[in-house]
Amino acid sequence: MKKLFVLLALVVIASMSLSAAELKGTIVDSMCAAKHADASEKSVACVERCVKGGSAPVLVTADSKIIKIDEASKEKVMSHLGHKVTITGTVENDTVKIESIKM
Ligand SMILES: [Cu+2]
Repeated sequence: MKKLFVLLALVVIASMSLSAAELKGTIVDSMCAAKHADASEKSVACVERCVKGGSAPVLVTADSKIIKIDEASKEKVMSHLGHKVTITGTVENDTVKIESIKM
């Protein structure tokens, strides 16, 4: 039983470690999230409205994972609200620190 806990702890630590990554997905707001993954005109308008209303911008990946945007990187996604993007950056836990973002 004890061995199992040690193993689980190691897995958790490994999954939390830093990794540079390329992420493909759509910038959406944390409230509507995957609802806007289609990047349609209506979605873009809603994401912009929701983010202005105080909802945090997040990335929803192709496999529907929600990745949060690092506080210091938020400005970089502001011109891409509702857009499909490719982000290069470092992912820690479920938050990405953006190095570059392109459509
Ligand atoms: Cu919305």
